[in-house]
Amino acid sequence: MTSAATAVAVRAFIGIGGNLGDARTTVEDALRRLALLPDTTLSAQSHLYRTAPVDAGGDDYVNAVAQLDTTLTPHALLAALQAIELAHGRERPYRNAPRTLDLDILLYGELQLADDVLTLPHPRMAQRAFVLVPLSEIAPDASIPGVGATRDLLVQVRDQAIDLLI
Ligand code: A4P
Ligand code: MG
Repeated sequence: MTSAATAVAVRAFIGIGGNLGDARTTVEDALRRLALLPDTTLSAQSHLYRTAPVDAGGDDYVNAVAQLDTTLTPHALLAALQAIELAHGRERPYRNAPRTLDLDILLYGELQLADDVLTLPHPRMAQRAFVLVPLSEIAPDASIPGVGATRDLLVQVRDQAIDLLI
């Protein structure tokens, strides 16, 4: 008798951001597209937040975090996210340039890796209120492998401007 291997879903968190055009509509559309990814369930989504740019110029950002349960590999997930960015006309003229849509894999289970195209956990997430606040909203007990509990990091980013969008 043969048995088909059943892939176990991994819980991943995606940072969503944009500050060009109608960023709120873009982030809402990105959430809809994340829900349609193959082999993936959108299992939670944060509210949307208006945030001041960090290490970047331009207008305020709209940010959110999505929780996915997925059997996509991390690299397949990254490719799928980049396809959604492209569908929103994402261009990359320079690092941290204003962008219609940025989708980053923040966490992929407990995985830690760094190769030419992917670093996990996202290397800058621990310093950013626009990540930690929406992440804590949907996953208050989250922790960043190699760093620690997100709830302990919030105090360090309390000076970064972030407002709930309702
Ligand atoms: N890459 C490596 N690891 C990852 C990962 N975990 N998730 C690679 C996604 N991509 C990852 O990213 C460049 C390359 O990073 C990708 O091709 C992928 O192979 P990018 O999105 O094309 O370029 P970027 O914007 O210059 O980099 P990144 O990492 O998205 O920038 P940051 O550091 O995330 O900063 N302020 C506010 N308020 N809100 C924001 O959303 N975002 C940034 C972007 C700066 N300031 C901000 C916000
Ligand atoms: Mg990115």
